[in-house]
Amino acid sequence: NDEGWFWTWTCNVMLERCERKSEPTNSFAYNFGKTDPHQYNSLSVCRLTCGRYGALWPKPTISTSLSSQLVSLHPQAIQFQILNAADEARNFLVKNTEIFYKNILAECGKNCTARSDTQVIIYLSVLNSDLTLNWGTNETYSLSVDTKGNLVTVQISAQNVFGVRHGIETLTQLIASYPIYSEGQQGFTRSLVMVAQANIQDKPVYRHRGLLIDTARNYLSIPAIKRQIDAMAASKLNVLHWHATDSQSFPLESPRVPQMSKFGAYSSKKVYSPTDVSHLLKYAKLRGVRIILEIDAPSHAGNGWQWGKAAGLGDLAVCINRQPWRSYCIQPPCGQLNPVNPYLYNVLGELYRDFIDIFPKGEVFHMGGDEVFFPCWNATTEIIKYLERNGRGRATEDFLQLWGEYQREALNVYDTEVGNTNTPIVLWSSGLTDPSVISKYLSKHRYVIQTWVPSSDELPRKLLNMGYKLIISTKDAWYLDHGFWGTTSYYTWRKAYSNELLRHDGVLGGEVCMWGELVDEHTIDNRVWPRAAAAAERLWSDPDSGTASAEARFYRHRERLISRGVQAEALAPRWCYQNEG
Ligand code: CP6
Repeated sequence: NDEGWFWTWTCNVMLERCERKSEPTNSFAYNFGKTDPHQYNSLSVCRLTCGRYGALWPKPTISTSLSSQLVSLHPQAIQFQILNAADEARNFLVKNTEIFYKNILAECGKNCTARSDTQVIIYLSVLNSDLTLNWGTNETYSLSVDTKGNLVTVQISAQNVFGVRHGIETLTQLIASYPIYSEGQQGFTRSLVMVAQANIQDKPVYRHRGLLIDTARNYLSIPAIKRQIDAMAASKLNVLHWHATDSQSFPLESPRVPQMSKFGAYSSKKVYSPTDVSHLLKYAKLRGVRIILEIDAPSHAGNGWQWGKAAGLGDLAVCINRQPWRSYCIQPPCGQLNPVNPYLYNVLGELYRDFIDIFPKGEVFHMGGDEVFFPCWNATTEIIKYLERNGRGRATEDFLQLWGEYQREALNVYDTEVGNTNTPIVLWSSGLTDPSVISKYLSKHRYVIQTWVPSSDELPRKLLNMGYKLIISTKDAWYLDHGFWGTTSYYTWRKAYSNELLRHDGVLGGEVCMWGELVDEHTIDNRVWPRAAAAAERLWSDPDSGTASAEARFYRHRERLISRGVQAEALAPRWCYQNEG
């Protein structure tokens, strides 16, 4: 039983697979430099060919065969040949070959003394040059490595560049570095080896494999966001859900409504300009990651919206900073959009327009919709008067109706700006998505529901039966802001890994959520990683087996993230990792 320990780490690799060395520290590496690379495999944490899936994370789904033979490698003896790709697709692949070199050099480390006995040719081929990344993108790829004498031939082929990108990532994971000790000044250096024979066919089980980041509770710098994207690419996650705004701050610079970030950003520097956003979109796409933007509404909205009053538009949002906050919202500072102010919808339209200008045509938009707190609206004179004027009451159904009307109007404005009515909209599960309410206000053809109920809850099943499509963010396994260590409730990588989603066509996939109240750019890496990668294997491979058989590969993946500059947290005492000094 994986969870049987009080400790959140167990050294399965150590206890079940490996013999603890009996020589003094360093002697292993010292000996290794003089002997055959094979010896290295069985001793260290799944550096390359430890077990059926080698060092691959997530594990391939269709077929995997790896030899235990290795060949030594020098980055300068690797050559890429790109077949069939038209201009833009070719450019995409060229840039990915650069990322490949960067990653293997990082893996080799500072004192890289890679030797080359071999010439490596890597053929990349795509069937079409389409660069659309969405729920319909075919991410299947195949990869083969064949070594004959001094020539290594690698073939990566896929429907499109995103499949090939996955294949290149997998190839990177067939390469590892190892320490070499030489007498004299240099001491330890490292070199590279690659699996000599491989055949892999692979495709994801779920098409939506996401990570939520929250830039409203705490601002995240562009480099910090890019590091999350790098780690996602390493783990084959493909959606960055950008929870950009909340009641605490509004850091998005809107060209049409510049007041939003003027009033709502933490400072004039802690903003994302349209150029920043475009840059991130491009950076992510090149790594197979799409960005879905969320502007949370009508709740979780406050700072930024105050400008309306001074501008003569009345209250665009109500209850901002209102005390005692517990009476008006879930979390301070309060704030909820004012659905009875007609100007609100003009402003939303302008914000949506800005979104449409920057994001790819047809991209999914996330309208939030979580945790609307009726006591706020019910304590707002303007809203009470509106309800009275229209002969309506102030019961729960009345406020649900008001919320439903808000959502209908917001969608209407959105569709007017886009010019069509078929881009998917995502909403959080909420009172409005309750099975007894949802069909009144939200069409199953239009809305995808992101559920965040615990795994025991029946809601996902019920919504699926009603025909809704879902993204699943199981609160008791995939909320990364929750505790990671302890005796009663611990959100370990094992828990994230074991979170099975419902197998149903309507489940597009899932997301792990890094709510930002207690992280910022300085600490986000280790709160997210490598736990998000555990979820990534659940989403890509949906394994039948538990964490015990994944552990060695997972430790290795954590080391991989570290080598790429992601400050992933430690998974166990170093004792469990064996000989990697
Ligand atoms: N912020 C927003 C949050 C949460 C949600 N929305 C949240 C709620 C409960 C828990 C953790 C996070 N911080 N905007 C809910 C989707 Cl336990």
